Amino acid sequence: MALFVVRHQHEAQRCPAEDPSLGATLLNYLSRPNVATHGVDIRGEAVVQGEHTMYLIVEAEDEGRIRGFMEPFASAGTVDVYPASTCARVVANGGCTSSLPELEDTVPVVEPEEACHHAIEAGLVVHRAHPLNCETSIPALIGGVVMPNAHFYVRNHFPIPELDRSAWRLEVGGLVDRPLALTWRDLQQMPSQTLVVTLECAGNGRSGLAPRVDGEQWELGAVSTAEWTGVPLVEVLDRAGVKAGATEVLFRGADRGALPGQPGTESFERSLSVDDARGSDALLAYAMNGVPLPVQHGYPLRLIVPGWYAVTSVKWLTEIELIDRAFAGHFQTGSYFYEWQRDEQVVREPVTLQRVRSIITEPTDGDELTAGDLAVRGVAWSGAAPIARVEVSIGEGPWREARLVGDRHRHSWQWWELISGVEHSGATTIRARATDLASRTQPEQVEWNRLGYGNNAIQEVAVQIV
Ligand SMILES: Nc1nc2c(c(=O)[nH]1)N[C@H]1C(S)=C(S)[C@@H](COP(=O)(O)O)O[C@H]1N2
Ligand SMILES: [Mo]
Repeated sequence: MALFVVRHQHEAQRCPAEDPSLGATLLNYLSRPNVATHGVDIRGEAVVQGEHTMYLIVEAEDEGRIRGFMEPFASAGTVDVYPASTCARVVANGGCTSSLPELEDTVPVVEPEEACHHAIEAGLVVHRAHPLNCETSIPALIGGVVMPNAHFYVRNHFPIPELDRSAWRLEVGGLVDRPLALTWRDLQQMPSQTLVVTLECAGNGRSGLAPRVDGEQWELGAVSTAEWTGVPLVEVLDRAGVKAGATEVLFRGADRGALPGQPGTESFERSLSVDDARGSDALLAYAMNGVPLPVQHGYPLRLIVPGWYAVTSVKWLTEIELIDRAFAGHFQTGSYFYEWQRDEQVVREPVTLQRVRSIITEPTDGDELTAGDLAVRGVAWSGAAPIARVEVSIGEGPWREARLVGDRHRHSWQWWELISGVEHSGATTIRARATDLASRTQPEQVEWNRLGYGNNAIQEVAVQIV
């Protein structure tokens, strides 16, 4: 079906709506059952008041059907039919006049417009329509520990591959004793584990850096938590038998695309050292919050590496390869590292564990609150260790310890709250600072780094007390 905008105009002295019986005929003609007999679907209709002009947004196989349907209108005035698209499609294609270059057709991909529509409907904040990148809206964080799947942030580098689970295999090869090609069913029959894990994009909070850094301008919603179910990575490594010389485990996703300034296309790939792969509670997850992984989150299988920035949690996983070299692919060494300029020297360090951070979910920026009891709530997490404490400061007031509430999971964010009183009215700021059991605490400001990762500076929420 294609989308069209239709315009009908008639002369003021021939307005059919003025005649009660002609008007009724018109309404019946526009009724759902009648419209359907013409192979047309009306998505919206409106008349511009006083202008004798009607607009319809319609779907139909082709323009011919619309012309047929509009015949009575054509004899009463004029009819114009315009091929149209949704905003999501136009943005996903790069503008009103451009169309994206066709992708190499090796993997079928999800229609960008459709993926984008779902995200918008779920209330996600879209940063880029194609490939789809969107963050969780902070107020949506209020509630339980896990984020409903539709509200979970999405970070993609390439179009979303649409994989057929029955044809899909997880290949395990390279330096192993027994190369494997596991089916979905094979994985279902292996020992399973369920973990509540917080994923955070290393670029979360990037928009807070000054000077501005290129890349997705994430606010604080490139983080979410889910309950993941799957097979522990060690089970699969042991079944394949890792050879003595192997040093790294390489994970390959089915998504691919062009990289700036490079010919051809590349897959999304990341590696972990064999020790990290074994020691990190990593999971090969096939379910998210109790249902099969949604397509945008890696269906049918993704890696989940608890505590690490989520770039390493490869989605749409199709291959695991044991290698005896330091993997140097684009997403390993061409991005996702901290880079600082220190004493005339460029210092680089890979992005690994999530830095300690807290987010204030309540109140939100710009809220008007009445003096009296004030509840400040939020979540806090750290990749290195569980949260030890969260402190809150209101106005210029001292840091006061919040109460940690709810379940505590090793790899998940932790809810906290502080109920206190505010008497003075006017503009006030609220700040929250988390510290983990490894004594890491949030800084007032992070050291600026060229690619804008790991901005865990203390968040400030500005409110009005009335
Ligand atoms: N195959 C593949 N895996 C991927 C990515 C990707 O683009 N392709 N993005 C990574 C990054 S940077 C992040 S932050 C997380 C986002 O996971 P989500 O979209 O499920 O929130 O997936 C990671 N895994
Ligand atoms: Mo990310």
